[in-house]
Amino acid sequence: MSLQNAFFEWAAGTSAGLPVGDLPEIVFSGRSNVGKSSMINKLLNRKSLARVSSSPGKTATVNFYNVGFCRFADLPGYGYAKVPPAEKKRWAELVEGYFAAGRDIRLVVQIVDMRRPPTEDDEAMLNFLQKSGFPFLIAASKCDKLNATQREKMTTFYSAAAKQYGADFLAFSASSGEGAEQLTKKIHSVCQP
Ligand SMILES: Nc1nc2c(ncn2[C@@H]2O[C@H](COP(=O)(O)OP(=O)(O)OP(=O)(O)O)[C@@H](O)[C@H]2O)c(=O)[nH]1
Ligand SMILES: [Mg+2]
Repeated sequence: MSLQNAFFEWAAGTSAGLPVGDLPEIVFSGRSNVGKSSMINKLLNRKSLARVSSSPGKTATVNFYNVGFCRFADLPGYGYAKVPPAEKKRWAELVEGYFAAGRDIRLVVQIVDMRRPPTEDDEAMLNFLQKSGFPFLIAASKCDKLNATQREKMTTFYSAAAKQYGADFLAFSASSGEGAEQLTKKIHSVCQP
């Protein structure tokens, strides 16, 4: 089961610029540089459909990818200290507007870095998701970067955290593809009419 023939559709820099939500939507949310765009590329079997960068703050707009039966929304990454205040304000307006627009959000993939515990911003986002009632799961990215001991420790940690939020947890690697099949299946199942 894979996701094929996706194409870039639109980039919104303000909430007024958001396209009409006429398809089920899968949202990718997380700290700047955590691997949102890399995850999208892996799921769509594309090397560089979504722009990836080793410097944080690459995605500054909500980028929409049409996957046929659904749409992927790549949110701008939060928590990057060097972003100027005016830009942070624009980001907040954009993301709040995005979640308040009554879109057909079927799943929020909340991405955390598996090498470390959630940041304060991650926790704020998780609390927001829990309160708002959007269906979400926690995906721990870059799992290829952990050795077996770290991996066991962080799996235990994030499984417990996810349970507290009433969400599923999965480990993901855009390098090895681990977790991609599980997530693809989940995306297909939540997009059933
Ligand atoms: N080893 C490894 N590196 C990864 C993985 N996912 C992302 N990266 C690297 O992490 C960096 C950031 O990845 P992006 O996909 O651009 O991150 P992003 O969350 O979209 O970042 P912003 O657009 O700035 O919010 C890049 O150098 C990627 O190659 C992964 O699963 N494993
Ligand atoms: Mg990005």
